[in-house]
Amino acid sequence: MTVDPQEAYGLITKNLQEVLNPQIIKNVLEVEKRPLKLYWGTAPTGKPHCGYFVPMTKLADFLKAGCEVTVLLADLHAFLDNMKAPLEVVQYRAKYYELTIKAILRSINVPIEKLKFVTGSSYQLTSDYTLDIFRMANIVSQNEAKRAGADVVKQVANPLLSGLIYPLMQALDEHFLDCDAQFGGVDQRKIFVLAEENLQSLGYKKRAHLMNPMVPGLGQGGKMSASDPNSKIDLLEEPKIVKKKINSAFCSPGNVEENGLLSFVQYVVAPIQEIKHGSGHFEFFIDRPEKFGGPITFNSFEDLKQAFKEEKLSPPDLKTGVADAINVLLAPIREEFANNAEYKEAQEKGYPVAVPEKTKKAKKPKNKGSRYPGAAKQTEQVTEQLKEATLADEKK
Ligand code: STL
Repeated sequence: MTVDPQEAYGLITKNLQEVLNPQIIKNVLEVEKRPLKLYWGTAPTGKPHCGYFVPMTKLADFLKAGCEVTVLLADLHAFLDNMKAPLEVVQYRAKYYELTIKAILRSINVPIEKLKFVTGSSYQLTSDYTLDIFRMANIVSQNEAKRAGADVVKQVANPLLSGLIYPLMQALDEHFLDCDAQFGGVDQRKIFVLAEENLQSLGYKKRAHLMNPMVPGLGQGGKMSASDPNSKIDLLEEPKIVKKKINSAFCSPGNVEENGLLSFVQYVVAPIQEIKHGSGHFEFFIDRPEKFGGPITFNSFEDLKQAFKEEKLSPPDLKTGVADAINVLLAPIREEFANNAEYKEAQEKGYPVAVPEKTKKAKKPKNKGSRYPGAAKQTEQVTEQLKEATLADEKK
């Protein structure tokens, strides 16, 4: 290994919120003197959005530190989490995620030859793995499994059994992927603890856990929500839509606390510049109109934040800078998609566009009056539009 252990440890843990069992990592680097083996898992559910840049900057750090990094495309987890990905499409989504992750890393100049991709179903359907799920089911209580998944598995009114199996499998993945450490967002913490508490009872070793902070989205309260399309930006979003979404982001003058735009600069733009241009490099250009002071470049995130706090920089100008920065980041990904037939096929088959049920214009129903059989039932079924048409007819 070319990177010295202290430097490697520094890179591996840079910008993290929390590390569980750091001594496991230090022992590998300093005593065993070999590359750290770690994995990051992602479940191929909806399309990956701009938030994906955040774990990618950490994968870059791990690779730079000489680690052996595996990306787990957890296809069966995507299925087990309330069928967010149906089995028929999940393999295409896994491909879509793989190609997206590779495109992001390439776009920020990260060498990916050493990065390994593994699909969950390639080993999770073996008899060894199945038997281990059963062994684990005999040592973990229903309550523990339920609590472990609380921040990760979608919470619904009538929870399915799959939500209890999900955390057990994630713990077992650490053994089957033969890693020293697992990396994830701090939302994975309870599952990480479940793994630490139980793997040894199965005769497997305890792993270290590395956790990224959760990065706020663009909505008010910093939430990225599936139901609010403006709170998330797709990695293949058109530049105009990026502008539109950024313009609708919550951003109040002088408020640097609840500000998804500043968070994006801090957690995405700044680390990517360090990857591309070396540590300490920060350059954030805003094409500000002349009447508001003209174009301006900030050379540290703190300066940018301070200017916004003192209201020397207005929300519309910050939005211009962030939208332009996002478009610079997305351009190479969009280009890769446009030039890669496999990528396009993965999108078409992984995310088939639902054919709208009613493509025809709503037909006015014949006015049969309200005394024929089935009249009441039909009234329940018709759309608002049809109801209005019927009412209009009746008034005639
Ligand atoms: C998501 C979103 C996300 C992370 C994950 C899932 C993680 C899934 C996973 C599954 C199995 C593992 C490890 C991680 O072994 O940000 O929907």
